[in-house]
Formats: sequence, C-alpha cells, structure tokens
Amino acid sequence: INLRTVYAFAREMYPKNSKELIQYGTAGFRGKAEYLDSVMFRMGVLATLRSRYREGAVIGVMITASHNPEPDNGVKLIDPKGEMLESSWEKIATDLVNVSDQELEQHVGQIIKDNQIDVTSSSYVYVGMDNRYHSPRLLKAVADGVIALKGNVREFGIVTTPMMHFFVVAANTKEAYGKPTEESYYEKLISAFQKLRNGRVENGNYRNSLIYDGANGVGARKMLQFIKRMNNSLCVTVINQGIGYGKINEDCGADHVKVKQRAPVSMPAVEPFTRCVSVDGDADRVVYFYTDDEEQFHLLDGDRIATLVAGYLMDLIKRCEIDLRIGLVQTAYANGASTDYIVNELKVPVSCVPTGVKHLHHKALEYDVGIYFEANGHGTIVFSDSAKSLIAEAAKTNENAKTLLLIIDLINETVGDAISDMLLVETILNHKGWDVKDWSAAYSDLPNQQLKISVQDRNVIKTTDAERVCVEPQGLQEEINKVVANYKRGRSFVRPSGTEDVVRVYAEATTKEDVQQLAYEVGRLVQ
Ligand code: 16G
Ligand code: ZN
Repeated sequence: INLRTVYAFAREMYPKNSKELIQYGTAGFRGKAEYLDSVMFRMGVLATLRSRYREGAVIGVMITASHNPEPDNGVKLIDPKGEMLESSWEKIATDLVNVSDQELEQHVGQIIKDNQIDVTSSSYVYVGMDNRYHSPRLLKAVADGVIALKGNVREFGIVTTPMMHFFVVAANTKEAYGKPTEESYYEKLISAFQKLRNGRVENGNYRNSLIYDGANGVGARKMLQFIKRMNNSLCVTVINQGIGYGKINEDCGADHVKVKQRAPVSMPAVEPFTRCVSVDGDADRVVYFYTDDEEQFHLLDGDRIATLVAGYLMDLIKRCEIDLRIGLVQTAYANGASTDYIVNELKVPVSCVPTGVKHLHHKALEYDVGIYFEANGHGTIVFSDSAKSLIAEAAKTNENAKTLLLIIDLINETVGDAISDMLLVETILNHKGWDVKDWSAAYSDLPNQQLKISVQDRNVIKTTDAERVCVEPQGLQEEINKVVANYKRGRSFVRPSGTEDVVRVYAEATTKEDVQQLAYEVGRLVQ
C-alpha cells in the first residue's frame, strides 16, 4: 500500500475546502454538504483502517444528516456489532478530518503505526446513504477513500440508518441475524409482525390503518416497500413521500412534530383520533400523534412508546414465568409524568443518563431486558444473551414465551429503528385492543418547552448528574433553583447542544403559561 495514493486522491479530487475545526460528535460529523467531500473521503480511509484493526470485520458508513435541513449532510461509522464507533476512535476521526491535505499522508501513517494495523490484511466497508440530492456525490467520496487504501467496499444505495446497522451486524454474525440484504431485513421484520398478528388484524378499539409521515426521506421509500410485502395486515397511508417539491424534514417528520407539537404538512382530512406516525429523515426516530374531536393536537412521543413497551413486556414476561430484570433508561428530557408513571404504576426501575444514543444503549445493556427511549423518539429494547436463551427454553412449552421470541425478532436491537418500533407499537396496541385514546389515558404529560439560546461559547456550560445539574459557570445552578422553586412541579435544566452551536433550555410545569414563563426566566439566566 502506497500512502502517496491517499494524498494524491485527496489533493486532486477531495481537497479540504474548510479551515473550521469539525468534531466527531454524538451523531458523527455534520455540516453543510459542500464542505463534506474531504471529510467523506477521509472517513472512507478511516473505515478501512478500522476494519483492518478489527481483523477484517465489516465496518459500516452511513451518510445522512438525519433530521437536519436538506442542505446539511453528515457521516457516521458503525462498529462490527452494529454499535456506535468506539469513543477512542472518535478522537482519531476528529484528528484525521482536521489535518491539512499536505499532512494527510504522514498522519495516516501515524494512525497505522499507533494502532499496529497490518495494511496488507483484508478489510470490508459497507456504505449507505439517505436520499438527499448530494448524498450520491458524498458516497462516491467514501468509496474512493476505501479504494485509496485498496480495501473492499459494498454500496447499499439509499437505505435507512437502522438498515445499515442491520446489514453490518448480519454480515459479522454470519447469518445468525439474517443476511445483509434489504430483502432479508424486510423478511425478518414482516414475518415476525405477521406471526404476531396471527390473522387478527383488528381487535377491540384497535383499527389496522394509520397515516405515516415519511419526512420526505428514505423512511417514506422504505415504508412503500413494506406496504407491498405486508398483504394489508397493516394499511398505511404514506404522506410526505419525497416526490416532487417537498424537502426532507421541512415542516414534517418526527423532529418537527415533537418540537413544534404540531401535525406535519400535507395531512389529509381524517377522522378525529386517527392514529398518525412521523419518522425523521433517516428513519431512526418515531413519534405518534393525533387530533381529537375538539381539534386539539396530541403527541405520543418516545416516553409514551417506552412506557407502552415496558408495561407490555412486564406483563408478558410475568406470564412466561421466568425471572428477568427489566429496566428502563431515559434522559433528562423525559417528561416528569412519564417517569412518575414508570416508577409508581409500572414499578420498573428507571435510570437517567446523558443525551445521546450511546449512553442510553450502554446503560440498557446492564439489564436482562433494557428498554431505552429518548423523548424525541429514538430508542429500542436490548435483551441479554442469557435472557434470550431462557426465553427460548421457556418457548418450548409456554405460548407467551413464543410471543416474546417473535417480539425479539421484530426489534432491531442494534439501534433505534423507526419502522421496527412502529411495528412493535402496532403489535402491542393490537394485542391490547387499544386506540390512541386508550394509550393516552395512562398518564398526562406535564406541559413542557424547549428553547435554544445563542451564546458566545456554549462549552462554558458544564453539567453533571445526567445533565440535570449545571456545575459551571459557578452559581448558575443556584439561580436556576431559585427560579424553579416558584413553579408548581417546576423542573428545568440547561445543557450545551452536541449538534448545534446553542445552549438548550428545557422546562416543565403544571400549566402552559407557567412553563413558558419558567423557560423564559431560565433562558435569561443563561444569556
Ligand atoms: C444526536 C443523537 C440523539 C440526541 C441528539 C441531541 C445519536 C445517534 N443521536 O442526534 O440521540 O438526542 O443528538 O442533540 O446519538 P443535541 O445535543 O443537539 O440536543
Ligand atoms: Zn435520525
């Protein structure tokens, strides 16, 4: 391998055109697409090195900016078991994309040396992208990065982020998880879903039709593929399909619906209480919503999904007559009412961790059955190996354990998967015979609000206790406490965003007026 090639490729095709420092954050690298060509090329190089470092295991590269606006793009690496890139390599990634073109050859040499990578060993990189118009160009840059190091690359074209995670795990586990193909992914989810329906498409208050907002993203296209294969076991009407003028995530998608607490554009006229669902631009987040008979909008967010799933799994596991430790993981953004419901009604242990999937995922692995969801709709359920074998054993004689095995098949354990999560919610509602009214009745959300505050340097804010307490600048937390004390059931925290150059303020209280005032007052303390 001649590292000159890397430099030559970089200089001629992917010159670095931005001097701004860019960081591998909670969701990889993100930014305006026109500055990302060199980042993508270098991530192709890094993925190949990572694959060689991991003895030829498949490494994934996903090109997407998720819920960001259309002009943005981004890239993240997927480790062999489908997990996020190991944190020590996040630093290697950051350093690699920030060196100049002239330093590149020497820098890559140093990474190889530091990590004792055998550059002649085999490597495999899988790469996929969302449907932004600049994604194909950026995908080629990643592939060229792999080729510059004489690695193997397989391109999957337009896929969701969770599909990419599925392909990587499938490839590395050699068929135990399914084949690394799009068809195998559909097959796995749909077959479990159909078996769980068991021919009973409607039950009690549950109707098997819903509206699906695809955010003009890849989630829309893939849902159309699901529909073709589902034989009407679920009747899905897809809006914001990404055909014509609609821009990805613009006035639609899970982030819009959650943050604005409003329905997406292009909503058809539907009966009150019609079940609607929104996914984000790369289909790893999902939230439900509906409008009631007084035209009031209601959101059923990640907290709702988590509590629905926890209640259902608790019940099912009890009936399997096996002893498994269930736990639920949330972040500080979880609505206080949902946490109370989990602790007091469901009596499931709940823990709070900092924002970002890797923190939630990591914590969830401590339980036999770990359920994690961010309020924004990103989440999944992980089962320990021993839990899986206990369930499989019980399934030989117990019908409930058989159901639980199918539920495990329906779940994409590697990462939150909007479509898999949706099919899970649909299954639970079907089994319970519930409509959105029944689902909403479990508890009432406390009114809540988020603000973005622009400051000179957001990193002067340092937090602890899962971001719920601010330790720097000194004295700020005391000020926040004083303000919060004036509000009934008031709660508020501030944290620097990991994806935007802002400080975020979260507030909740018993009334809309109170929460607006509380958020405003805390926001002023930060400015
Ligand atoms: C990223 C995270 C998401 C988190 C969000 C917070 C991953 C894969 N994604 O999108 O979990 O909720 O960042 O953004 O970890 P913020 O730091 O700007 O509030
Ligand atoms: Zn996303």
